[in-house]
Amino acid sequence: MNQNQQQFRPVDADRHVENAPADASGEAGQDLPREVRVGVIGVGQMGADHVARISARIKGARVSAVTDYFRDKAQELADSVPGCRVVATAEELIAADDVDAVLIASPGKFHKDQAIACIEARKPVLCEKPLAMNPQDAYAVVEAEKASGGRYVSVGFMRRFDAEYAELKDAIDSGELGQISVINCKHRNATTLPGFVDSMMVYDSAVHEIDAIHYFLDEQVIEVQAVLPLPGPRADEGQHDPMLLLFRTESGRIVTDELYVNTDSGYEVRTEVLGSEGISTIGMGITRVTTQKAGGSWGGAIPADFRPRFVAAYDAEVQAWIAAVLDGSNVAERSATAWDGYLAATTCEAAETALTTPGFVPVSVQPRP
Ligand code: ISE
Repeated sequence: MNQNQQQFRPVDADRHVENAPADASGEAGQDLPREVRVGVIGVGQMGADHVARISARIKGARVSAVTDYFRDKAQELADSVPGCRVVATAEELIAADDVDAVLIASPGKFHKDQAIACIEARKPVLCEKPLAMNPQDAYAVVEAEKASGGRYVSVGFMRRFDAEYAELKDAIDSGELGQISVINCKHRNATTLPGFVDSMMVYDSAVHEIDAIHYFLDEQVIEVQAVLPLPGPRADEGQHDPMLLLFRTESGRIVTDELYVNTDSGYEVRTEVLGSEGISTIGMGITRVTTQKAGGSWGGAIPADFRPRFVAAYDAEVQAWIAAVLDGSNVAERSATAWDGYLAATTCEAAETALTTPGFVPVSVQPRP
């Protein structure tokens, strides 16, 4: 049984933090801190969110350093966090003595070099997705980690820590749903920033469903097809929004991903698993639905974006990471690894090619080092 086949176990971060042995040592022999001093690279939307999360809700950790291209922004944030300082560059932050672990939330094109620098410094790193902008770069991270002889890299696919995802994963793994033939995914954003071109719909948005395929089914995607309907009225010039991606896995299952990133409505992520013994759907926001009998209608709140929808998943992901750093394993059991980040990159690359290529495009995966 490999990591992805293990049954869901609730994050038990408190236990890890309280039980972290004072004299524990990490895989590379370094002393483990009882409080993890986290350095955050990039304090845009996601990075600032993580700084706030670690400062307010995560046990066993504090933010000790931040860095950003926009130094004023980093300074403003650091001023609001006791004991946090601004450093000039990512390299300096990774090397800093007062940084035990690194959270990368910089733009994706910097992730590969920053993740490798963390590995070389023997510091655990939680890298926001994507791990890299192409499979070759993601593979370089996998190889660097292998060469280090340790485990350092977690990739921020936070949906793996979402309670509904975990329930669905359990239902699949336990056999309750029988044989799975098809999974239908829907990914809807209210709006995107100008310049969110088709390839970003793949690398930024669909990448979550791509990781979910590996997470739920524990098998690789072998080919991808894109089907491009009439663009919606709010699509940018040249953008194919909505977009439909079809994935075929090694065993012949089909996963559909319907992306619509300018709905002008709210954030919705749904997954429907078609099994021989049951059809299971998550992401309906069922807990929020209210019925209005008098009006003969029903409805509920739709979160505005992914932050409120996945806030608990982000919290659980970061808490599990900190617990893993404290107990010396560095990568939480349920977290996406560098290899998962590489697999996602291979499928994204094929999906990008599929946008301009008729039919299915094969996914090429190198052997695992
Ligand atoms: C964004 O980067 C995310 O990660 C969100 O989860 C996704 O829904 C959105 O489309 C992306 O741009």
